[in-house]
Amino acid sequence: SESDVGFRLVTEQASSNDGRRPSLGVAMVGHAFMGAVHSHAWRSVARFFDVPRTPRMVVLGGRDPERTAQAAERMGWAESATDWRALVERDDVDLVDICTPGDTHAEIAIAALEAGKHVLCEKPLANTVDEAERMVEAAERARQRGVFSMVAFNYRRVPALALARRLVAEGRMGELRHVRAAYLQDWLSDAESPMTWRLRKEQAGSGALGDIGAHIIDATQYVSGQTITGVSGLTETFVRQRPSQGAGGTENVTVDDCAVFTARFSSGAVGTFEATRYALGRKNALRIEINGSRGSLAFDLESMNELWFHDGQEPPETGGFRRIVVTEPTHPYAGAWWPPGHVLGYEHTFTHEIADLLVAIEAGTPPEPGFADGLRVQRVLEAVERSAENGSTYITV
Ligand code: SOE
Repeated sequence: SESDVGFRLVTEQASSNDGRRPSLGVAMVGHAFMGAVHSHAWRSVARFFDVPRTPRMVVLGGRDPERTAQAAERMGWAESATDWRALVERDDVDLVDICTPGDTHAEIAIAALEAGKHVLCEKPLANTVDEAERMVEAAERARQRGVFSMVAFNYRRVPALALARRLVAEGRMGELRHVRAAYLQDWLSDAESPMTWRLRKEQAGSGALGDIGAHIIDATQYVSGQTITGVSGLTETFVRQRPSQGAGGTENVTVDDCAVFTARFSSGAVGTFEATRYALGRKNALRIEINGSRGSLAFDLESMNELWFHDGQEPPETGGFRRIVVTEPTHPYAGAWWPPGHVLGYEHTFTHEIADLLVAIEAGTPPEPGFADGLRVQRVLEAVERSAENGSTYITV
């Protein structure tokens, strides 16, 4: 698949083809963190990847007219609008990119799919399994009409994690036994740091669990090629009230601050997971270690251009974890960017995601991860929450 082989070095060719390629009109809803990084990807994708369609950044949607207009100007969108319903109906829009908090994903995605627009939706897919199921049904109906959808689990497009998946699929790990995953941040460690939408259940669905735990659920399933079949979980909220933003006073935190859980994978591997925003000193440490019968792999997003590999077939004298610098043209995606050895960053993963999305749409094949993958993650999230509420009982997913 495209994501496994990476792309040719296409910088010059991509720009010289620009005028001849058909375009794809894009509307984006939301312009905060995710809106900014998606905009960057829409701007750069056709300059580095030989994509079949050149994105046209038609319109940016947001609630506040002035702030949305400023964001559109800054991030390269031709127009701005405040009514997402009008935006998804526009004839010059072919794809809707949803970068809003989780409570609006289902409504916008379903309306866009029904209007015949392809959809890219931020993760987690929804705030509840019920919403995610409705989104999958809408996506399935749309797919029958050649309209596609993708959920933005961008870390699948970190070259080192795509390489890890390739090594597992090639049998270099043998039979998988342990999957160890953590997503550690520290931006909430200070109890005085103010309230945000990410700490309100009605907007975010859950806390660290859905925001960053969702990433390690998807990434471990992607790398291992297995699905999680059951979990036992524990959640905690360390700081239950935080200063309101601007207005004075305090507001209740209604989500988890951390979630830890154990899991079983479909082929019998066992997993341990930890998601927290209170790991002081850990900034964006998405870590995965896999131990199999033939080898082991280790990855840390804070050193995202490296993959550590221990080949268990080597004699003990020379064995040990080797650091692979994942910047060779033969590594997934790396060849589209700089000469070998020149590292990539967080933003590139979104460009890769959009490149794969454009290729899949043109080929008429469902992009991955699709909404069904998003629903699978949602079921795991819900099972962890239910397990935590029931004294950590084991729940089948
Ligand atoms: C987006 O992919 C995201 O999950 C954010 O929502 C998190 O807050 C971020 O830290 C990791 O990326």
